[in-house]
Amino acid sequence: MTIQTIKTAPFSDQKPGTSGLRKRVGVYQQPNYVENYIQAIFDSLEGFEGKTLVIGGDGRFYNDVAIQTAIKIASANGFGKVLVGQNGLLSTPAASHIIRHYKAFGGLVLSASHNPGGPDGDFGIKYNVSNGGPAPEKITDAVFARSKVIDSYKIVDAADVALDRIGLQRSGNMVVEVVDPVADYAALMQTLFDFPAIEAMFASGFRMTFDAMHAVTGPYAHAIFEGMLGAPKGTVLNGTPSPDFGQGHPDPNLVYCKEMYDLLMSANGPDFGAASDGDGDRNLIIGKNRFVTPSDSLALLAANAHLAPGYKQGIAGIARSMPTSAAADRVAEKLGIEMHETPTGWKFFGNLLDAGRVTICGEESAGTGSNHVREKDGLWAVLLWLNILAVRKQSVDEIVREHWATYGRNYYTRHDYEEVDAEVAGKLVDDLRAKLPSLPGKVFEDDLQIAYADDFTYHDPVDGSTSAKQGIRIGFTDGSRIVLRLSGTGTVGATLRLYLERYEAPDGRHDLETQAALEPLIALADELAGITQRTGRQAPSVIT
Ligand code: G16
Repeated sequence: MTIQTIKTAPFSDQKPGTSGLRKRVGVYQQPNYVENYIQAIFDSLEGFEGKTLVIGGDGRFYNDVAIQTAIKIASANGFGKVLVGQNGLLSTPAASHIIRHYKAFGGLVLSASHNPGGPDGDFGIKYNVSNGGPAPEKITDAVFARSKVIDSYKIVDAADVALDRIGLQRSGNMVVEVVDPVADYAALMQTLFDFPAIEAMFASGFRMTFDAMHAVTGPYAHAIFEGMLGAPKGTVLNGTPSPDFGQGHPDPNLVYCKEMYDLLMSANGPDFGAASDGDGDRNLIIGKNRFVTPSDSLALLAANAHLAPGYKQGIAGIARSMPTSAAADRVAEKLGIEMHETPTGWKFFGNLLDAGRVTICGEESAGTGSNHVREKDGLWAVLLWLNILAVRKQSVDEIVREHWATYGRNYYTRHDYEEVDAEVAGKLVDDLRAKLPSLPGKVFEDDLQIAYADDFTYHDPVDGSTSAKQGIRIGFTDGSRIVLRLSGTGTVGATLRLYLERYEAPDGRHDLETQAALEPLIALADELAGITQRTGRQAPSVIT
């Protein structure tokens, strides 16, 4: 075995986004692209000599190639051990758990999450730190700076690791342990939730359908729902991970899970439907005749978490990303606990969770999680819902309605304009930002009066760091909000995200159709930002 130092030239586009570096597979397939990026990550870290690195991915196309490369570069750089999921699989929350459980130095998560896979799809690499969470901006900024000047990388001249063989192997001087991707994670879930109560619910005829979308949660869902909890075989659909996700789009939303939605809205549909994305950190929750928005789901889970054994002492606080609706804020207020508003990106929850300031976090982009790991966790959310249903013995619809009757309803929608010309999108945001100081006090149709208008700046209360330009917020005196920002996870052009929210008090009308309820705000957002006129789009690409 020899350690080789290979000369390379930097790439200019290795800037990590909201969640790691996501690019088209073709970009990643360029010679030295993966090598440069992984070396740039290691060059930005200190003190990992002899320590353990966790590596896992969502099974998408190019995972196998990138994992072998990552192992050889880790070995050449002096890591003592790599823990890798069998066949290269680890869901993002499972990777986070394994980093924490085995006190690893950090981990590489190979995924482009909910983006399509396959040779023409997307690929991604994200570095997570020792608390199990995505690297903070301090590190991702350093990685980008390093990637722009890197001129060599180190790699061992060793054979590939047999990723299908559980147990110990070597890559150069480094030990590689191939581990069961499911076992540790499933054991953690058992400590948090009342498995016997959920099992009894399934035994009494409760019906659920879970769509693993040909992605990483398949093996976890088969083992936990059908294996440990006794749900009938066939409860888990599309449960075998495939490199191109069965040619599908592994994004658990109402567009890509339309069939499940229709089933849940039908007379003979099951009681509960759920899905997770490519790497298993997002969730979709649909009860019989009731879709639960991610923002509502966060509020409901926080309000009911004490019903699960892992949270029976109550929760310390809640955090949500800025564009997520304020439904959870009302729960925090009632519980008398801390509430935090952070920028989009799970990495911003890490400090609050580590400091014990919050227990449950969530985002409008279908992510919820808790302090059990430092990533959002799709199956965790499904299990908490099941635990709540098993204890309350009510339907999802009844639970949601009762929640609104107690806290009021935050009507909420997100409109995405995908693959917009990046320059047009950038100018739209800049022009709107320039207008913000003139907006407060202005009154528009339907008595909509602007209370504040700003570009969100986050001050981390734990480490004092500041993150500016995190999205435009226009708030109204009645609690309504328009939020607009550019996505940090797209790979082609720009994705413009428009988030709209309107509050209806506990005794108000809770049965309106969401888009109709938000129509005045949708029209006003277009008037203020000029979306139709500037992008030429007559309608959003995706409405969630
Ligand atoms: C990632 C981040 C989330 C974020 C989402 C959307 O999720 O982890 O925190 O909310 O992207 O981000 P954006 O609006 O910038 O596209 P995932 O599931 O893709 O890893």
